[in-house]
Amino acid sequence: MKKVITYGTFDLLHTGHINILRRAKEIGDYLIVAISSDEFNAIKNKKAYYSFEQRKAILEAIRYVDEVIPEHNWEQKIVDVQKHQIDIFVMGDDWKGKFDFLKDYCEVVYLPRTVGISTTKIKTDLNEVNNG
Ligand code: C2G
Repeated sequence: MKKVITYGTFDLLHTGHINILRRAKEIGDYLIVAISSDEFNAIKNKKAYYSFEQRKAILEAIRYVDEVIPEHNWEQKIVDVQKHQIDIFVMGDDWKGKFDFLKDYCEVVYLPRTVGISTTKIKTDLNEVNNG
């Protein structure tokens, strides 16, 4: 069984998230998603609309996702790859090169981001709609 892992906040779920989850699952048999905790989001200077528990419940409902674990810090990836016996690490290519150190432990794949959608764009567009 080929195991895949990917990491992210996955707030205000959108087709960009779904596209990467679908493609990540397609290159393996089992997909683990490590979702950033609320505390780690603060470290990433991100304020998610949905709490970790809400984002976890949403991700667990997606057909491509087999397991959701928490992401608490930048340093846990090597341990996660070893502990979960991961074969492939996947991230969007906005992160290209940033996690190449994992090549010592598993395959590293950066997939093209979905153009034109992001959680930030959703928030901006909604603000414009509501505030005119
Ligand atoms: N993504 C994408 N296309 C978009 C938006 C996001 O492919 N239009 C991908 C990102 O490249 C990432 C994943 O969806 O691989 C999750 O994106 P975010 O929730 O924004 O995660 P991020 O803040 O990049 O956190 O340790 C890694 C970090 O936790 C990544």
